[in-house]
Amino acid sequence: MTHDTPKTMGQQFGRRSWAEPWKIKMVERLRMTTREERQRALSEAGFNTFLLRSDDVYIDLLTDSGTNAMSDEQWAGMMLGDEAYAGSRNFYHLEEALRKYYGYKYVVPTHQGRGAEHLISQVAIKAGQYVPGNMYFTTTRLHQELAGGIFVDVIVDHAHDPDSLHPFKGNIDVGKLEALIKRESAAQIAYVSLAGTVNMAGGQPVSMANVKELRALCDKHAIKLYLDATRMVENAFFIQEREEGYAKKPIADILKEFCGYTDGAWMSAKKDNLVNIGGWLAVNDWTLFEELRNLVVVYEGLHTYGGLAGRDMEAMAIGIAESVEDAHIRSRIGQVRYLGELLTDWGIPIVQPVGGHAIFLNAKAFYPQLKQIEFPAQTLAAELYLDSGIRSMERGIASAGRDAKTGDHYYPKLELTRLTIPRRVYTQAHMDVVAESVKAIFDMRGTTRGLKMIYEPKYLRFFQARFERLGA
Ligand code: P71
Repeated sequence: MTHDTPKTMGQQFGRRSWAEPWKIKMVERLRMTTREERQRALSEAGFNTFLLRSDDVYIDLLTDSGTNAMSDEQWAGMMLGDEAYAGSRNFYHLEEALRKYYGYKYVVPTHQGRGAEHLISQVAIKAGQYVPGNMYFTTTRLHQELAGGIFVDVIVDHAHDPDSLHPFKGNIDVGKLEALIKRESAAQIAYVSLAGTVNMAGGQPVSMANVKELRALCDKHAIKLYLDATRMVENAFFIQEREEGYAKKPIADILKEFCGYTDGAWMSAKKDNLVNIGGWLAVNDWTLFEELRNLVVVYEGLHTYGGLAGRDMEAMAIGIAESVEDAHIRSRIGQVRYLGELLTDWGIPIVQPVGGHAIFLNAKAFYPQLKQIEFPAQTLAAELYLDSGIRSMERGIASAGRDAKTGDHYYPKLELTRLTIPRRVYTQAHMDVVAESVKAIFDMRGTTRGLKMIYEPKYLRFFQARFERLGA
């Protein structure tokens, strides 16, 4: 199907500009801090950006999760919340939106993504089974492990190489998956865990050809294929841009086609779906749905609210429709790319190609003098905050945690600091500030010292770990 996608004025004239398809109605003031204030805040936070107060942050690029700006229509929808305990009208709106845009039959709302991950992991994994996936994500893998599953990374090798320009670095290596099935037998595979754009690889997409191939392989062995749809709309954009035959297809059609090759999906609606809180699970199989719908009442709430208020579900239903508009997603990714191009032009090492939701600074290349156990990515996040009050997130050895069996640190190939761009929140001028600050700390990289971890909690340690400057 061809269709005239809405274009910015610049694009209509064949120019590169990606301007936003909205204007600003309400603003939120930002607080500027002095270097002394930031020094104090950082040391109180144990050099962990998760432990900073947001009042001490100028530009907050910690995450794109729940940090999006809602539209006037979403806010209007909030006033239409039906806060009935059971059968809220807003649940049916959400269900309708999910059926229309993602195409799954049955829907279970959850309070956020990890609520959905918990339910699907508990229902679909038997202890000792393998869960192959395209690179780990922290909460996803933890829930799979808590359910007794063994996560196996079957992503293409390109994903582990920050400089590889492969257009679909999120793809599953079908050979690796087949080898696992052969070695362990199909019955030992709980399901294939496929994420649409791979967060930890740099927001890298999966191709339509890859999901088709996976569908065929899963059918052959009677294995289920479930999708982490958290940033699947962004993935659809890359298919439209890079995959033959999709240039003229609307994002909404690409999204639905892709989901159609999978048996179900879980979602952190705090990303693509343009809300501040929410998640969902959606499947096509009635029996599985019944189990999930039963379990949700134990952990989240009744199956027509799943831990959310009616108004949250309404905002989500509206956000879903807005998120699949071509002009929206083009400007969203256009902004991320703008920042990436500035940094690339200045010779700063970042994961290439620039992905959907963030710029990932390659901390290993930034600080070659630091060993991985001196936490280069955590160090970089601290330096950036000190320079300009910009908050970023470590995605390296601290995030990777420890091997549950041996207790050793995982040493991930990628040691990255993520500059994550919230949707519809910051301007191009803010991106310039960020680029200049990264350049400033890059220029003084030779004298930067690393960190030592002095407190390490048991689960998802990166959230609450504390660090000290080495040799201070
Ligand atoms: C992100 C987050 C939020 C987060 C989670 C853990 C550590 C630090 C920050 C959340 C995701 C995600 C994917 C692909 C599931 C979740 C969990 N991402 N899948 O990137 O990216 O969703 O946060 O709503 O529970 O900052 P949840």
